[in-house]
Amino acid sequence: MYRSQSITVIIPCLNEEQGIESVLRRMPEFVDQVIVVDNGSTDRTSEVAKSFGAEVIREPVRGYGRSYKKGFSFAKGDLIVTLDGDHSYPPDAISYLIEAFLHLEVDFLNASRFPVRDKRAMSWKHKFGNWVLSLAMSLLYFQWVRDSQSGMWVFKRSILKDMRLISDGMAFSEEIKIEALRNRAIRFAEISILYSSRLGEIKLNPWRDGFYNLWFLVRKRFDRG
Ligand SMILES: Nc1nc2c(ncn2[C@@H]2O[C@H](COP(=O)(O)OP(=O)(O)O)[C@@H](O)[C@H]2O)c(=O)[nH]1
Ligand SMILES: [Mg+2]
Repeated sequence: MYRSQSITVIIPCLNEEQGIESVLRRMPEFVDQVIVVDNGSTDRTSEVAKSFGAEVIREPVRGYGRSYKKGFSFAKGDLIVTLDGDHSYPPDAISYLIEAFLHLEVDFLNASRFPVRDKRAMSWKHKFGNWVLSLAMSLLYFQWVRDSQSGMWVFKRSILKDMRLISDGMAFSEEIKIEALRNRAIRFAEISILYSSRLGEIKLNPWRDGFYNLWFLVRKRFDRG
């Protein structure tokens, strides 16, 4: 519990035995439920997560979005907090983010990785790709979004019922923000966190996922009214 809100943290993982250990070691005490969604990892991700007391849920069908949707169906908290299992997003920032979330009286808070302060955290190519994707989202949806691809969010679990989440892949990250932005009843805000370099191997395919995500943004924009 944090200020009388119960907290569920959800972490999608595909072969993150190294990262997930560091993330769970730093998980704050006030978190009520930690869900690790394992998508057929071939390493010790599940064992490590269980040893730290996390609830491990298996999703047989591959995909970042798919895993989140599965995780949401097991979440019990008033607030859901998400982050990667690679230790690139700071678990120490969870209390700071919840404080900001409550103070700003929003329903969805996006943790922006920008400006990136750790030089090793993101290559120029990724920075450029992220800039293009965030600019595209800002222009298409008429609201300035600094980091459309961030994987760390805090939101009220109750808003999920008003979201139409279709993507099973990496585009899920932008889709959930679009669903928040588009709905007038959902108040959206964004604040910066410290992003650092991941442990273990990257799962993102920058060219494939980057272009697909751009296409997804455009398609979703003109998909319905
Ligand atoms: N469950 C699951 N997790 C995934 C999948 N692909 C990536 N992930 C996890 O999603 C997070 C984001 O992937 P990552 O490689 O860090 O991409 P980046 O942060 O966008 O560079 C990491 O925790 C990955 O382990 C997947 O197919 N299934
Ligand atoms: Mg990552």
